[in-house]
Amino acid sequence: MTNTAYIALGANLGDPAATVRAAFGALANMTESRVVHSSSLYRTAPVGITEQPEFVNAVAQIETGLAPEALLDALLDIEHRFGRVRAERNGPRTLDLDILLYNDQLIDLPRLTLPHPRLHLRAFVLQPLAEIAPNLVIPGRGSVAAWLPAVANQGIVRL
Ligand code: PH2
Ligand code: MG
Ligand code: MG
Repeated sequence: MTNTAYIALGANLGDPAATVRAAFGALANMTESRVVHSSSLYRTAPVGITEQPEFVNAVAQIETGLAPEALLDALLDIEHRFGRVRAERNGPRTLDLDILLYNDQLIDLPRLTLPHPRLHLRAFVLQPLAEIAPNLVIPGRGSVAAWLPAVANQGIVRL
């Protein structure tokens, strides 16, 4: 379990807060993995398609023996178990689990780009990330803390 990864959790259908809390447990139960830090939950205004319910977002730091694509598969399996149905891109979802960072690896595969290409533009990721890893550096982009002021206008409330 020597790899450190950061996972973004998001939900805006059903009972999003309960789903995100339960999803932390599902992350902890993944094979060869444990949750090291979990952020608070945040209520956040939808980014992109704004005509959809507010989200609950959070971030987890995990340690894992899973390689990046195996981790992605494990996350998709959890999403599926929580009732995720793939409909409109960026539309409402019961649970979204995105890999933000995997060690300091740069990955560019059809199904996985790391660091997550939009993580530094989204308060719903940066704020919970700053809570659990204030000194974290996004490879190629600089520190999480340095990006925070740029997203200060995005609606986000700690629950
Ligand atoms: N996820 C998206 C698109 N927009 N907005 C918020 N507030 N939270 C999300 O998790 C989110 C979003 C696509 O994954
Ligand atoms: Mg997402
Ligand atoms: Mg996703």
